[in-house]
Amino acid sequence: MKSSFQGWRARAGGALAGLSTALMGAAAWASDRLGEPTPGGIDLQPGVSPLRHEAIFFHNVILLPIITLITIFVLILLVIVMVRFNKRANPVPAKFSHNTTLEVAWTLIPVLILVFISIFSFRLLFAYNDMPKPDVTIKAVGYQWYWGYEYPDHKIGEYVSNILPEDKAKAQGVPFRLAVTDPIVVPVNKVVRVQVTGADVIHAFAVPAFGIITDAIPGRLNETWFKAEKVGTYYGNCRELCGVDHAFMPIAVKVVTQPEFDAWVASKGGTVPGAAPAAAPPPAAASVAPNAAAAGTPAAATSPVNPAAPAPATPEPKAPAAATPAPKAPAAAN
Ligand SMILES: [Cu+2]
Repeated sequence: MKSSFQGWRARAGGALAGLSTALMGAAAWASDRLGEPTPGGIDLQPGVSPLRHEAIFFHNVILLPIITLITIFVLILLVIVMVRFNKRANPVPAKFSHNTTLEVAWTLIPVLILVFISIFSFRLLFAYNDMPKPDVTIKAVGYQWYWGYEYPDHKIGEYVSNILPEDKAKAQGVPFRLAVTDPIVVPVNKVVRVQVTGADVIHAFAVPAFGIITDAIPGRLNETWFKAEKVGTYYGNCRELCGVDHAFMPIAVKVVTQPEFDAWVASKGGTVPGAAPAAAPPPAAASVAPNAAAAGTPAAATSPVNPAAPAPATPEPKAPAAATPAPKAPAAAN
C-alpha cells in the first residue's frame, strides 16, 4: 500500500513540478543538476535523501496547489468587487453589515485548510526528529568563516574545510564558491548524524539535496540527520548571516561507497568504530553532551581550534583540537 501511495505521490509531484516549470517557461526540469544549483533553474533542487523527497512532496503537492488556488480565488473576488460594486455599476450600496453564514464559512474554511496542511507538516517535522540509529556521526563546527569537521566515532580529529580558491576550482572543474578544500565524506545509503555547533557567532549548516538546515549556535549542540541515496558530491552553504565572509564558507559532502569511505577514514588517520573498542565511547553518549562527542578524540591538545579567531564565547568547555592542529587557511578569493 505504501509503495503505491509513494508511486502516486511521485507521479503527482512530478506532474505538478513539471507543470509549474512549463508554465514559467524555465529551463528543463529534468536536467536540474544533482547536488548543486542549476543556472536559470526555478524548481527545488532534486533530493537524494528520504527527508528531502518528503519535503519536496509537501511543497509541490500540498502547499503549492493550495497557495495557487487561494491566490486565484482571492483574485476572482477582487475582480468581482471591482466590476460589480464600483460607484458607476452600483451607485446605491446595500446597508447590511453582517452575514452569519458567510462569517462562519470564512472562519471555518481557512481553519480546515490549516489543519489539513498541519497533518503533512507535523508528519514531516516528526520525521526530521525521528533519527534512525546513526552509522556515522559528524560534528560540524561553524567558524568565521569556514567549517571544521570531526568524526568522533571514527577518531578523526577536527579538520578545516575552506572555500576552494577560484583558480583551483577552475583547474579541478568544480563549482567555485561551492567547492571546498576538504569536504565531508560519508558512505552511501547510511544514516549520517550531523551534530552542529558554532564557535564564534551563529552559523547554519544547510545542504539542500539532503533537505537539511540546522543552526550552528555557540554553546549549543544541534542535531540533524540524512541518508544519501546516491554517490556524488552535494553542496551547501552557511545559511545564517555570520559576517563579511558569510557567502564564502560553502559545504561540500562527498557521498562514496563503503570501501571508499573506509579508505578515506584510514587516510585521515581514523579507525572504524568497533575495530578498536578500547577507547571508543558508546556512540549513544555523543548525542547527549557536546563534550562527550569530543571524548573520542585522541588527546586533549593544547592549541585552540582556530588560532586566528578570538577565544570562542562558548560557555561550556570547547572541544579541544585533535592531535593535528587545524591549519587556518587564509580566507580565500575574497
Ligand atoms: Cu554564515
